[in-house]
Amino acid sequence: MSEIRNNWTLEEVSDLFKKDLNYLLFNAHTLHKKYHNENEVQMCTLLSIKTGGCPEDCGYCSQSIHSDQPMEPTKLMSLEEVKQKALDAKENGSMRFCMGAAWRKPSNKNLERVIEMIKVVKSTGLEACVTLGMLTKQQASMLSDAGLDYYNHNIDTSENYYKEIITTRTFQDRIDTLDNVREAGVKVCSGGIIGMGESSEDRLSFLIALSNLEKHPESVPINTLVPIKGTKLFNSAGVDEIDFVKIICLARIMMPKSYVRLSAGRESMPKSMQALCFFAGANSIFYGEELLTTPNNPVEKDKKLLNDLGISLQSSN
Ligand code: SAM
Ligand code: DTB
Ligand code: SF4
Repeated sequence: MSEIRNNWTLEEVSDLFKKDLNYLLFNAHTLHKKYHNENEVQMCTLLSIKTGGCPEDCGYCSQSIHSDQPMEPTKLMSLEEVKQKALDAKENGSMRFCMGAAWRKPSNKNLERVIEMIKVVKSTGLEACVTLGMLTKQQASMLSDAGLDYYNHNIDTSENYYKEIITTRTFQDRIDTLDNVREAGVKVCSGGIIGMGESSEDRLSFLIALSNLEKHPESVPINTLVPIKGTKLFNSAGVDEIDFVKIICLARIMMPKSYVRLSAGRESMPKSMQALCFFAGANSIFYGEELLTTPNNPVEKDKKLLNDLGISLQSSN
């Protein structure tokens, strides 16, 4: 049977998840070595270009106006500031620059400004990624024409659990935007969050939804919930460490060629757990002191971690 599949069933994935950790680590790592250099990790730097004031009600997000402690909204960042941040990221060894905006969907006027930002980022030699909310087909083509490399749009969880987390849009809305991005020829970055009180079956259905897309996302960010005061999910159940490592194993087994990103929440993971995740197939991280509104690992700490593990940065060319 081919290793690159899009016909995974809940039954077989549940059977896989029940296997012992060593079985999963061995199988995931074998596929990882086949399709990737197991000692290279990709670095992506995040920048929030427009923070807060978002009308969506995502239960995990501090930028939603529905949060009990909503953030003071900022204006869209200037082109000069974006350029400086991109140059800093490049200097630090990052290969991709990901810009996030707290919008339900971008207006065409704002999209024009983001397009200028994409061009500036590309001129530094970095890959460009943006995450701006829902897109029409036409907006996706405009981004493609601007030279955008990746569009991030997470499905977050299973279709079933989605309505417990977000009520202002549907799971299908997310899939529609992913289709528009794919059709426009922009690479897809899509993943989600573990630790929002979802069941084990929800976690597996979430991975199945990603891996049964016609084409796997080139990039799959797996976040663990960063609990933020004032958000609905502040007191969520979290995730057991071993279950999380098994999820990374499954992501690698189900999407062998994709980059699996150990994303938000890495700051609170011990070195040993991150090492297991890299063995299991994680090969991308967010690099830089800040995610969007919360702190990430300090750069020096990450440099030391990778050095201790004998892992090098994937170079941008
Ligand atoms: N507004 C755009 C959107 O929702 O697509 C872009 C920015 S949004 C913050 C990007 C992703 O970050 C979300 O889809 C979610 O998966 C992740 N995220 C947001 N807040 C998080 C948190 N507190 N913990 C973990 N991941 C989070
Ligand atoms: C993704 O999957 N994680 C990133 C990025 N895509 C845009 C965002 C993480 C945000 C974590 C919480 C915060 O800093 O606000
Ligand atoms: Fe808005 Fe994105 Fe936050 Fe949801 S995750 S509230 S869409 S910024």
